[in-house]
Amino acid sequence: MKTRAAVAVGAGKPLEVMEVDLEGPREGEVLVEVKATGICHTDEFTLSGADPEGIFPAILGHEGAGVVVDVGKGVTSLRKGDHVIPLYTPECRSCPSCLSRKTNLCTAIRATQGQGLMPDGTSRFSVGGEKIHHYMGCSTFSNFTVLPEIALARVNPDAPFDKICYIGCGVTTGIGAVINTARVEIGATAAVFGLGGIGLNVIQGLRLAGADMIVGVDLNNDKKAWGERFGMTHFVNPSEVEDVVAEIVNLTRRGADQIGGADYTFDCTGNVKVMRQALEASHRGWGKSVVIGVAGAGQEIATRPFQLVTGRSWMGTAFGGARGRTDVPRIVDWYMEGKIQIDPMITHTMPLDDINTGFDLMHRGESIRSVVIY
Ligand code: NAD
Ligand code: AHE
Ligand code: ZN
Repeated sequence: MKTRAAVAVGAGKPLEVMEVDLEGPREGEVLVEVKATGICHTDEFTLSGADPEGIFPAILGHEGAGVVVDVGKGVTSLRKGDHVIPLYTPECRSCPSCLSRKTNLCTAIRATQGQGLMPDGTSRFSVGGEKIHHYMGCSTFSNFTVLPEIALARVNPDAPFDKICYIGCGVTTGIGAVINTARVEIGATAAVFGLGGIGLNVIQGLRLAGADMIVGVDLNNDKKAWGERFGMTHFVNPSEVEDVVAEIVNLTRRGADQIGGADYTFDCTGNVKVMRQALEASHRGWGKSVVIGVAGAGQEIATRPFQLVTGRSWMGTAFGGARGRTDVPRIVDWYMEGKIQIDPMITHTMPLDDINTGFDLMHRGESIRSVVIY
């Protein structure tokens, strides 16, 4: 069949919207009509050329929602008409990682996914006979896409596609980092570095978890009002203070010994210098610092080992530690029950033809989330 898609033709080049050939689903695969897709900073990261796994030409996009239109041989858990969210972290429930119960990082199809291919090592997308690569196993910047059955979560059919697509990455990553990865407790203090589409969801997760003090950190002062809307209690602009770490340590001094530092810190920038600040702003003895941001090829993190010797833990999270087929339908239900907010964070919507505007808005720091509606 034919589908309209925004193709990433090369690093740093605008996406090109064109008609693409799409082969139907093979065994264990599902054809999905994508109804809406968010634009995440990770799409921009790959498009920029900074992603060591970036391959061109490819169809990017990994934050979608849509409807099953066809299923391949052997597919048992989904049928035509089901509403689904694509999962860049699948959940096969039978690989050693899934069975370990220690991680959400299913390994069933990770190798081919990283090569921009379906699990059988081929692509379903082409133009004029030339292969176009898949991306993060999702390729939601195409109106129709093919995914493995294990990479789709079936969700409440009453939920609006143009909102729940955000659960396909940003919402789940932010809230999950708090609940699944850091396991924040009631009364905790926290600092969130980077108040974009991910950081605001970390803040929303911290409020859900019952954190007392939530310090937001961003270079853009417009993000202060955004953070406060979702539960942030204090704001620091690193460019307006001498030392952002000292500032957070001062703000979080508690107890008889007055040792400061947040119980939990989160990097939502992808900047390795910020990752270090986040670690060092966490509390001596028990602080946990969670890396969420994705850093470009060649970037490395550094700190004095003494920061770890004195009891801080440096950890990271992908997709907020969520097991997609199990957890994503629940998060959609939380949204439908009014437990979490999504609508105000979707600041811009656009048709596929204007997808590059979504990237421009992100570059200018004017959007929280842009959503393409097909
Ligand atoms: P975004 O562009 O919406 O937000 C980034 C925010 O960081 C902006 O508000 C920006 O002003 C701020 N910022 C930039 N440099 C800063 C600095 N030095 N100090 C403080 N603030 C700074 O991006 P997003 O969509 O929220 O994504 C954030 C990061 O998370 C990206 O690196 C993205 O690739 C990554 N990400 C990771 C996962 C995961 O599973 N680990 C999932 C989604 C996104
Ligand atoms: N390909 C990059 C890493 C990119 C990355 O870390 N991706 C996150 C999701 S970001 C979503 O917006 C992730 O899930 N990582 C785990 C995985 O298996 O990819 C690189 O550095 O090579
Ligand atoms: Zn993402």
